[in-house]
Amino acid sequence: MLELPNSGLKLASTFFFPQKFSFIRSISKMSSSETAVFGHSNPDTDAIASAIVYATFLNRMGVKAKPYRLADVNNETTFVLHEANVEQPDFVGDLPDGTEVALVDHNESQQSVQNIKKLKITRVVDHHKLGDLTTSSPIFIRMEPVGCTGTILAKLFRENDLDIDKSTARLLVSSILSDTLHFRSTTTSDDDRKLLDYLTPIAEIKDVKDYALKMFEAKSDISNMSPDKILKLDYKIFPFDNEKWAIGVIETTNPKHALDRKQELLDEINKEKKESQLNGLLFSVIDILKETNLTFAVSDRENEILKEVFNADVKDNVADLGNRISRKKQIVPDLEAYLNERRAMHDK
Ligand SMILES: [Mn+2]
Repeated sequence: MLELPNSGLKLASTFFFPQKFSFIRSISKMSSSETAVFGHSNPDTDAIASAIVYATFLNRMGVKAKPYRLADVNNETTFVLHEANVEQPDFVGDLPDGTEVALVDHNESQQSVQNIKKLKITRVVDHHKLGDLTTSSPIFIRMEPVGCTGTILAKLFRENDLDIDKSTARLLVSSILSDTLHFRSTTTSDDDRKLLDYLTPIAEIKDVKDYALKMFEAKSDISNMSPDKILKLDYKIFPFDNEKWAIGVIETTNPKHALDRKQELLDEINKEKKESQLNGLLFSVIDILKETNLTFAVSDRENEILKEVFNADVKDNVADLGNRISRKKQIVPDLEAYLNERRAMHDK
């Protein structure tokens, strides 16, 4: 109730609970444990920044919380953490059964810690499609179809009259720029634009365009990375109805770095497909500046599907997906609909 989005409702809660903060404190006393806050595996900047910022938010609201990361941070995130003068969160693999957790920037078991189904999810803040997870008790959920989780977190701070410090503002600005590719992605909403304008002065970033470019250049440096690391940079598994697919993405200001390593990457895709028993694996090289998508796929079936679903030109295991630069909005929904339709035809 205290985190409701609408300011009218917030006023109502203040009215009914005039001693709002002592009320929250008494809730936190009831739970002895600390809430573990984390974003998805193969974390991007939004996953890491949101975990840090949401843990800060919860602590400010009197709920003890600590951020974690599920894997190494990427080069863009390293740059962002340095700019925000924040340490990276501690790594966590599995958590003890029953641990209270808050999920940010994801809500699907496949993208979470291994034993997520044995943990006690108490909160979710996310901007992805609703996934498979369920809970045994009521929880706080805040999901909105905006460009990044950071945007929703900025709203939570403002709705609860919490001031945002410079470091937090830098993390939030970076989340917005990273997930929306500085408003190039179709996932961008008006709220992302408005909150970026609001946060930039607090973050003391003078030239946002220049800052975004520096982030993207940091992300584009893959010179010292093994092919498996490149494939998993931003990699998500999608358990569609009867098929398990994975889609990896590399967002870069210089696609040549990845295209030059095509053969190693195709070998790695083959290996990963077998090891993880995937029906399909796509790896998209997204040119952030030109807004184009070249997608690697190893099998004839995947390439046929890319042709049919996206009307793509496919040559030597590389499909030209045009300007589809958002996996969330421009790849997954059409692919899932196509696979479901085929299954339905097959079942008849
Ligand atoms: Mn995100």
